[in-house]
Amino acid sequence: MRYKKTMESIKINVMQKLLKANDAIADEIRKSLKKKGVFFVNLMSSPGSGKTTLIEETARKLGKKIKVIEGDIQTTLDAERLQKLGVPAYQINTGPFGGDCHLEAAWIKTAIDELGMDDLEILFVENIGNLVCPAEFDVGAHLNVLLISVTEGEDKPLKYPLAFQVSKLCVITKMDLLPLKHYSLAKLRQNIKKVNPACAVIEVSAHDNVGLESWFEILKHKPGLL
Ligand SMILES: Nc1nc2c(ncn2[C@@H]2O[C@H](COP(=O)(O)OP(=O)(O)O)[C@@H](O)[C@H]2O)c(=O)[nH]1
Ligand SMILES: [Mg+2]
Repeated sequence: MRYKKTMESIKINVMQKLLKANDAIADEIRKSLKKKGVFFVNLMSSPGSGKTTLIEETARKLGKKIKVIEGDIQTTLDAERLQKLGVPAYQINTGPFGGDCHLEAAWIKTAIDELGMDDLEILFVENIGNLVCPAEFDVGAHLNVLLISVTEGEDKPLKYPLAFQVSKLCVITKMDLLPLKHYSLAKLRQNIKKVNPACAVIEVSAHDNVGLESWFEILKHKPGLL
């Protein structure tokens, strides 16, 4: 029992040190991008909520200079989607290194060095798809954004509160799929408010071009940078 307790406290200690080191690099990234005037946005969500699609529509319609760091366990599919649109994209795959389900600031720093940050207005990170681990690791973004599609259920803010709490903006995606049976948008909004009363919420459909203007306005306003 005592042995188990000691192992637990060693694990906690190591984790705390890791997170502290991560936070220091994240702060460095935030400051250096601010100096360059680059707005850094971290997109988090479950797999399939529409992160890549939203970046694609942003690249097509916003008219800003964009680069993207893509996080996935395997494949370069998302980076390829963006490169097809002429958007420089750097893919990080965690699969060969144990399959981590989040991105860390040190890896973002390497990706930033590879991509180059001159002549750039917005840097997106598309974090690895899940509502748990990405919330624990600061990547140095000026704005954390949580996407949740209308097919994921209203209860997710209550089940995965940290992801909603570290985000200043929540984007409800796939609004074109409403009305759904057994789903209440009002309930989802209530639950987001319960876990993070300060979180701004917008509703979009990337497919039907709904709500994208609100998204673009936020990107133009650069909250967290200016
Ligand atoms: N109906 C609908 N489907 C969408 C929308 N945005 C994305 N999708 C679809 O959802 C699936 C996953 O999208 P993707 O952008 O790859 O999600 P990601 O895993 O979060 O990057 C794809 O089949 C998209 O076409 C939307 O606004 N409406
Ligand atoms: Mg994607």
